[in-house]
Amino acid sequence: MSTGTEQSKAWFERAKAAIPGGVNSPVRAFNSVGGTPRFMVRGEGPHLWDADGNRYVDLVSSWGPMILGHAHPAVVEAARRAATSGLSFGTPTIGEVELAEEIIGRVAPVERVRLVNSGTEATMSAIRLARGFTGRSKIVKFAGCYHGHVDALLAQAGSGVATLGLPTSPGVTGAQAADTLVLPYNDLDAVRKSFLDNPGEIAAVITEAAAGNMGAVAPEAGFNEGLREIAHEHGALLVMDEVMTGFRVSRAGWFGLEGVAGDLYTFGKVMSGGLPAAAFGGRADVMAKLAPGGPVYQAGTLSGNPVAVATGLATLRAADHAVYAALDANAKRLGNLFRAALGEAGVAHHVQYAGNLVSVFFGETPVRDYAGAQASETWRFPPFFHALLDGGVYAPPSAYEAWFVNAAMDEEAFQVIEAALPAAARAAAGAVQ
Ligand code: HOZ
Repeated sequence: MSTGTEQSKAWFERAKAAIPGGVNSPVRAFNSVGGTPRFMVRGEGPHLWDADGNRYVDLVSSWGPMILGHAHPAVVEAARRAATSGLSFGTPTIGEVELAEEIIGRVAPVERVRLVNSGTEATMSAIRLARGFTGRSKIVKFAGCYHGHVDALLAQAGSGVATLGLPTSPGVTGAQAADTLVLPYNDLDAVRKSFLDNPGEIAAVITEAAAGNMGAVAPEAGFNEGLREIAHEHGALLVMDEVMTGFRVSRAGWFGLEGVAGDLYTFGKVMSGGLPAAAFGGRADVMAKLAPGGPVYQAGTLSGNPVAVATGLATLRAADHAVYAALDANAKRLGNLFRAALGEAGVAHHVQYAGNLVSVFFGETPVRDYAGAQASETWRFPPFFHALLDGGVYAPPSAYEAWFVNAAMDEEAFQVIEAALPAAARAAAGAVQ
């Protein structure tokens, strides 16, 4: 339980004098929930500890990567061994070949893969490649989906853009946004119309394989398949963004659950084991257009960094059937605890899943798109969040982010959550708009 927040407060003040908003990624600043962001100093298994010595059950899991829990011994050892052998070479390495093979071995539609440093870089590169391959300019994206902070993809984006209520971002020029067509999620008619309205102009449809950046909103049955059919009918590519779902919701990510093949994929988070690495990949004929074999340029000094590759490989190799079963079971158990506590407190809500990504939306209506997420009773979230935090549970500090379980969650972790939830549910019930 809380031993105070003096250290976090002091560090936040100091951070604000050095870093814009005091954070290196906006959602961390607690703007939409209020209060002081916790400065974490240690993670182990299902727990985080902050600078004041408070322990939390972590339901963010670094926004996805830490499927094994924090400081997993095999991953830490892989990092140590790799670092001991040198931190960066700027040359090909054996490890990056093994990681590429591991990804290809798990996700059947991925025939070639290139490593980059972040999910943003992966989607930026995939979009450039789709444009280069098709010779077309326009891109279809969905409102509430987030594909990193790529200029062309920030319009009506989820995650921090949704959290801060921004329609797009200053700094993105009209020209950069002009080729982006933003459509409602889970609406195939809108996609069909968009292709008819823009004949021969759309290079690709990019979608989160299952949306997790407006909260967890799974694609309705047939949506991803429909995207693939419509895109192909019109000579465009389907880009599946699996940065959040990849290697988390199953061994083969969302593809492993649904089996709808994209032409290109983006990955990050789990495949890096928590260090900065990401990837994009897909059909061999499309990937062949990349430099040096083809004309579409893409590069990176730290791409395939040996330490990040080693932690990614160690994570994937440790992620066996038991890990995926634990992730699914933990997500289900968390959702059931939400339902029990919120039901008891009389709060209308919907627990939603996208695989083992979890969200709780307040209100009477299930959420199927961004408009629905925005129409939910997001004002109940801040008191819910803070009561959980006071009870030793670290939840995502935004109503628009999914909750990420990990496989290290044990009975004691669930007892902490169960003990914290009644007060959180009462706080949500008593919230005023
Ligand atoms: N955009 C990330 C979650 N969808 C949040 C990243 C962070 O704040 O660390």
